[in-house]
Amino acid sequence: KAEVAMKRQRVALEVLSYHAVAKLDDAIRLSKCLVPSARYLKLNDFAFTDIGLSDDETLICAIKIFEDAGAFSAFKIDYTSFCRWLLSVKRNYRSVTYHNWRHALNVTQTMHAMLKSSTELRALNRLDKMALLIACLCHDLDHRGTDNKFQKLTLSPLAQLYSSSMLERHHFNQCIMLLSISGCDILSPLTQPQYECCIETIEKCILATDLERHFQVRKQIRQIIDTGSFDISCPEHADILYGLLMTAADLSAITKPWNVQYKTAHLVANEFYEQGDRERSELNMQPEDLKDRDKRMRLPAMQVGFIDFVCQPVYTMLCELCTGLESLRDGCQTNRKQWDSLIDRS
Ligand code: 5BB
Ligand code: ZN
Repeated sequence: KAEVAMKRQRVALEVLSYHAVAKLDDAIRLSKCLVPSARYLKLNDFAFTDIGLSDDETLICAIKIFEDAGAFSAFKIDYTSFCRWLLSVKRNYRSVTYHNWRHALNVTQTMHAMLKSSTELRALNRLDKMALLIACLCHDLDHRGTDNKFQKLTLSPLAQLYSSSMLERHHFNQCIMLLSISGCDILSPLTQPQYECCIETIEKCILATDLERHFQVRKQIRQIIDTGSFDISCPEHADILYGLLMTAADLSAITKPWNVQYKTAHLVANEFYEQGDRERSELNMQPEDLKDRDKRMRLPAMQVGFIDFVCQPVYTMLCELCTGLESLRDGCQTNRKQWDSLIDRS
């Protein structure tokens, strides 16, 4: 009887995963593509953007980042399985305005550039770097273009399942689902202890992308910096640093050259407005200003507020913990000046 139940469960997973998983043929096709140098792809550059890249080129960028992290050499991940996992990750992002596959790639690239640019981060162990990159690529899987508040208000299935960080718990769950499907199980070459450690880090890192959690821990980070007690070899401090790296990568659109920041801010704004429209039509609510398209002339002022109260503290603290990341902080400050000059003070 137990055997029958287990077989049923396995078949059920196979049936369900059929829709989540990319075709093997597509993975084989991708695995045959030529991968240019990191330099040619501008992967070590904080000014990297997906704008102008084809979908195939975005996939090649992701492959190169993981190759550089030792996925195929040190970790012996099978190249075709990796390509199938990657295509499956992409497939499990929805075509929403901002929280889509391209956002995931940009976040992963910023993480890669930070890990390469900072002496302190270059010294991290390979497994943690791999976990951080996987967490970035998967951190918004199956995002619906609406926030946690909207899940609560609509009593969405995610809100029925979880009481806090609903989306982030779902993104992690999706991540684990993909990693456990045969053919996409890129972590199968790891030993059991390595695997467990990697998954634990991925979970902490994806949950850390809930800004509400960041607001809770940022007082602690300030305190650690001000008391000069930061010690990367202390596990609690490493968790805090990894969480901050995730937030810094997630918000890194705010650090990009002005033309890129300008375009991306409008993608963010449009996704917010689309939620605001649904709050009006489905919930009979008056959306808050940032989700109200009638208040769109307030966008520059809101970006300045976002930079002052959220982003600037993130990049300032990051620069106090790690060297080599100053251009993120400075890019953010440059964009603040640009948004400030667009505020209508008439
Ligand atoms: C940020 C915290 N949030 C819970 C409420 C809104 N604020 S905010 O007032 O600082 C704000 C942030 C207001 C407007 C914003 O965008 C208008 C286009 C933003 C903003 N947020 N701007 C950005 O460029 C980016 Br990137 C972001 C982050 C968007 C994803 C955050 C999703 C978390 C949902 C809780
Ligand atoms: Zn994100």
